[in-house]
Amino acid sequence: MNVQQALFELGVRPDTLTQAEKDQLDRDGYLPLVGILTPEQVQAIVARLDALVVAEGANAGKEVHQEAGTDRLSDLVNKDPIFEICFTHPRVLAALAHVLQNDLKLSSLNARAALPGQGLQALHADWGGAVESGDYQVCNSIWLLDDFTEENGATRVVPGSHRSGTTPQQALEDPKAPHPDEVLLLAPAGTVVVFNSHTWHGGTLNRSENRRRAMHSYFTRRHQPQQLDQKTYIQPETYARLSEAARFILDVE
Ligand SMILES: O=C(O)CCC(=O)C(=O)O
Repeated sequence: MNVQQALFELGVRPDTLTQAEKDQLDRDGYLPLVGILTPEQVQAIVARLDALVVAEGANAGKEVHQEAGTDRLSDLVNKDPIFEICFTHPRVLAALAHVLQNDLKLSSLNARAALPGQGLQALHADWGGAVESGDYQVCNSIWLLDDFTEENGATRVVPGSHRSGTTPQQALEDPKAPHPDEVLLLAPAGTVVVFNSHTWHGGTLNRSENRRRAMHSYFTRRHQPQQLDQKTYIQPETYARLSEAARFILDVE
């Protein structure tokens, strides 16, 4: 199995993304894909995530990262088959593969809910340092489980910043401050926004009375370490139910 075969088996074809979508991803560093999840799928996923947050309590998110003011969960790969879509959906995979030049594997699959009155993050890239334009090592996808609005802590991005050859920490005096070029990702629940995660981005303050829930299905090049080592964490029942192609995407085969 190689990446091309795995992507093909999971339904990715040369025309799975339009040229306009690829151009948008190249130019802006992000691409919203509306309607990837049906309202019923969103409802089932949030029900499962909410139950996991309660069940895991203070340990929730520990496998990867905990963050004050948020409910985080990690290792969703092994927590319910309902999350399999996050690393096997052909449109999402096609966009990730476009950024990573057909050299990809899952790095981690996590959930993040910004609590009311919380959630502001510094602008950041999901990579330690600057890379040359085109030499991208990581690509993320954010799965909207609530409508992202002006009020509820939608993710902000700085379009085109993946091509800047620098990071917010290097370039900005205060990465937490509003950026003149930032754009809020405003879209309905069920949308997946694939973003080159060298693009400067971050959660914003949730000024609503409800949680703003999302999942992050995060990918990297195959020679890079994963944020969560999937071979260490994979459970026998997960391994048994996954296709060979899905195992390849996780790098657990
Ligand atoms: O959930 C979001 O809005 C973005 C989160 C993010 O960028 C992060 O946690 O690194």
